[in-house]
Amino acid sequence: MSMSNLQKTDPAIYDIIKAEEKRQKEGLELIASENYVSQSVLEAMGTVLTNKYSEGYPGRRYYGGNEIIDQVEDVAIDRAKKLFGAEHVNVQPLSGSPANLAVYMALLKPGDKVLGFSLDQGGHLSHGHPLNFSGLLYTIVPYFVDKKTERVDMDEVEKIAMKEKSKMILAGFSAYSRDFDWKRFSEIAKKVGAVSFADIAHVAGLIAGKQLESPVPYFDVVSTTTHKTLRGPRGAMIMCKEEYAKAIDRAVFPGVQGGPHDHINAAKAVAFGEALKPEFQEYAKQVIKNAQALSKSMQDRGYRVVSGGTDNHLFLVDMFGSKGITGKEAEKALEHVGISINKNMVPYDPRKPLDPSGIRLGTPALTTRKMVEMDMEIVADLMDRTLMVKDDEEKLNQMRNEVREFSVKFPLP
Ligand code: DSN
Repeated sequence: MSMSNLQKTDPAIYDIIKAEEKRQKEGLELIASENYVSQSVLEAMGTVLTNKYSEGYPGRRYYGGNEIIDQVEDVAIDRAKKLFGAEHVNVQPLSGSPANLAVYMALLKPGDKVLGFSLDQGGHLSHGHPLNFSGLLYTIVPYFVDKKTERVDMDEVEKIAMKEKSKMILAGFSAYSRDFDWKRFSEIAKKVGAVSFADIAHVAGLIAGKQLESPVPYFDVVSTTTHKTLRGPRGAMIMCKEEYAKAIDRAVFPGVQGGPHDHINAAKAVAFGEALKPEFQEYAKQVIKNAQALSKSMQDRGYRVVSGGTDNHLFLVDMFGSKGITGKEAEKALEHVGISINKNMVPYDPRKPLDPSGIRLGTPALTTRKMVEMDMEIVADLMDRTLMVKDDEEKLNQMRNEVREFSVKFPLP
């Protein structure tokens, strides 16, 4: 994208952006929640749409001059409905946590009980972290993975739900490699009279790409970010059954937000348009194949993968359990050579969140760069050899060169 004006008027920021572009080109991005958007998505974001205020919804705005903005939002809504088969869509949430805050506000009163996936086993901050609005304002009852299988045990979820009779059941995750049984979750919610809420932020692209089952037909409300596997701009949206539409819209605006970011909503529409194309299904399929190949390559090298594998785009490696290296040490060494990953708790982790036993690896970004299964073997080899020399600066610098040479063969979109 041309940045000739920025280069002239603000070379300091221009240089920072160029440096980040270089970092992205020369490194390997394995953070499961990250991806590279298309040039079209980037272009839509950098437009005059950012100049407009448009509180309200299409046809019902508080400021004048929104006849064009209405078209953008309508296209984004129509494409999202088509992509997920949703009855109602609100595309205004600025990001995942504000979207989830709006869902809580729409469906609950402060203090109400919510069943959510335990944070240290794969849940998300907005699913009940004690310092997050969710944990501060609501009574969170966690469900866990089974110690042996490291998978969510649905009979146990049902048992807890029956006992606790929570007002809402939240199904969703940010660090779990197995497919969720959406249907069973919604059946349990119905049985206990709870509203069902799915947060599909991590797997939305795999669902849109028809590789994983969708909760949309079963759940009352579904939220997702629009970046991650969906490969759109940073942002979010909420889908729901018609009966919750009014409450959700009111909670987003004026409940949680003021004016939507219309340039971002245009980019969401572009990304949804891309995801509706058959190529996106191929992309989603390859993301999963790559994650499975990478998980196998790591296991072949003696790393323990939580639950033994993956059904989606990510998996957790128990670094400390299998190699005696902490997640923090692994993250630091890999960062040194240009491989981005994040430290992560593993289920029933004996270590602390800031220096946990595990790391989380994901393949959405590498797959966008057109890597396939055989490339995952090379990625695993680069990671393994880096971790073996993690305390040797000179050898790490050599690994840095190898990572760079390999990465630049796969251009960014
Ligand atoms: N921070 C995101 C992730 O990495 O999973 C979730 O919001």
